[in-house]
Amino acid sequence: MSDSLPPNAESVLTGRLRKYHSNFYYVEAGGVLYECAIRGLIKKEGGDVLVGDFVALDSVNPTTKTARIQRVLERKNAISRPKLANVDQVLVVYSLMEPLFDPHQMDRYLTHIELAGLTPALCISKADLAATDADLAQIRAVYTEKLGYQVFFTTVKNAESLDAIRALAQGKITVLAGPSGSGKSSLLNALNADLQLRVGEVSEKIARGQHTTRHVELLSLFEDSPDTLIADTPGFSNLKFNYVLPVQLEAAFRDFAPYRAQCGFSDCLHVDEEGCAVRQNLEHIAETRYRSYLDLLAEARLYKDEVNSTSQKQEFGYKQLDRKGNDSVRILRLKEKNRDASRRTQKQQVSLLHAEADESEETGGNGLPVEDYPPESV
Ligand SMILES: Nc1nc2c(ncn2[C@@H]2O[C@H](COP(=O)(O)OP(=O)(O)O)[C@@H](O)[C@H]2O)c(=O)[nH]1
Ligand SMILES: [Mg+2]
Ligand SMILES: [Zn+2]
Repeated sequence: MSDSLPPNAESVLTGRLRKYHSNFYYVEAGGVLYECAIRGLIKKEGGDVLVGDFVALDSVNPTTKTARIQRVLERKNAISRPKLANVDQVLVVYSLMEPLFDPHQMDRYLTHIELAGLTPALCISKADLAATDADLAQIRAVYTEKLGYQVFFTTVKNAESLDAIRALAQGKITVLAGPSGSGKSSLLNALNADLQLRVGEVSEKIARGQHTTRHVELLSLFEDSPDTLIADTPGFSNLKFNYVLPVQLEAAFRDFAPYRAQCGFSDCLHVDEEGCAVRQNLEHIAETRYRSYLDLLAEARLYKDEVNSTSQKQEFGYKQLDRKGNDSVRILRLKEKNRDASRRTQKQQVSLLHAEADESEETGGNGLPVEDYPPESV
């Protein structure tokens, strides 16, 4: 295929990329799914087409339902896991039981989503399983009243409980997040029985173990609403905070915002600083939230250490060129030793700050291995 546009090839259609499979791009335009190749120049220019992108098509053939992506239209945002463009919202699906609701895990999801500049909503699933009114009230008190998020209690056993999710999804691109087994696939099936997604399987885990590219597809939730789309691949499954600096973290804690301006220091991290208004107002902030903050702050500090030591290493590596010999190597080793020591101290300090240390760091708490993959927004 030629890279230059044929003289009279006009883009006759615009559509949305719904999935990528075996080198073909599947673009929905005017209710038809076109199997598309891509104009070579897009890749040559370093461009990328993401599922969710609006694209202009040329060489449209309505009979064979084939076309060519001529260019990618401007996107409003993009996330890296799954790779998706133009995301409107993230719905965190977390069950009340099986697996048991864990506010710290929930906060990890919410923080990643906020840091990516997206809006989270909460779907508390399996509401049919025994939970006390007090449990429900507690969740409402923290996430609705203090944080102002939309919180929906759902069960696939009661169709009415899903109405609010239908309304939320309407006309938007929604990404699901949440631990394996929380009922994401079941929820989608209950919203649209035609989807027939597999339930109760750990397919995500297997896919990751094999390092396969995770298949991303935007599913149409309602037949009569082409703009209501939902990603089948759960987003934000990496729960590590190895991309955010300590000072950047509080941006995700909207419950700190009312007090933050009164902190004595502009770079206050709300731990032990003098005149910290956040700490002075802890009775207005949910205990679980502040503890989640401290956990994440500890990880952000490790990341900061990492960044610092990497830049030091580079410095030493450079010096090694003109110094040569064992000396510089020894200095490097010493540096690493120091770094490990300072890490340990930080960990100890942080665990002193809260009664229960989070022992689930390595697995992200949901049994899934954690990978180095920041959910960056572009
Ligand atoms: N009791 C109850 N079980 C549910 C509900 N939704 C899902 N489940 C069960 O939870 C398990 C995991 O569901 P699945 O949809 O595969 O979770 P996913 O890993 O998040 O996609 C399955 O055994 C489902 O039958 C619900 O509303 N109530
Ligand atoms: Mg699933
Ligand atoms: Zn403070």
